[in-house]
Amino acid sequence: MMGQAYDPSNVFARILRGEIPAQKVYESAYALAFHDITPAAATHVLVIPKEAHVSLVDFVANASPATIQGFFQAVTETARLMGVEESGYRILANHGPNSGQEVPHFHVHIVGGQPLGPLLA
Ligand code: DGP
Repeated sequence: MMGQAYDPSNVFARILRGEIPAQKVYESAYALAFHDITPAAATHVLVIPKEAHVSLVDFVANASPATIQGFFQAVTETARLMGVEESGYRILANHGPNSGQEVPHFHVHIVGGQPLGPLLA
């Protein structure tokens, strides 16, 4: 099934190109991590692949195994750097209309730094 076409003018593509600033936390060959502009928890960081993929489904369908592994290693490394590995954290990725995904470049939210409560509260 064809996914939504990638829009290279989306805000995360612009952050990757250095056209707009972001408060960076971690960067590797595969991923960039930066603070969410509207944090929903004491710790709220976004991790995005450097490759252009609209959503989780596109990423898993089209990225190489090495890229997928490198991306999720960046997620765990970012959580470690943010100091939430021991206290615990949640990762979340939105896909499709019901999710309310705002930015059409695949990203994982890392939230933590406080007790998080029920998932859909
Ligand atoms: P989602 O709903 O999963 O697409 O979440 C998109 C997140 O991106 C949302 O929590 C706010 C954040 N965001 C949107 N624009 C910017 C931006 O320009 N800079 C940063 N750092 N975060 C942004």
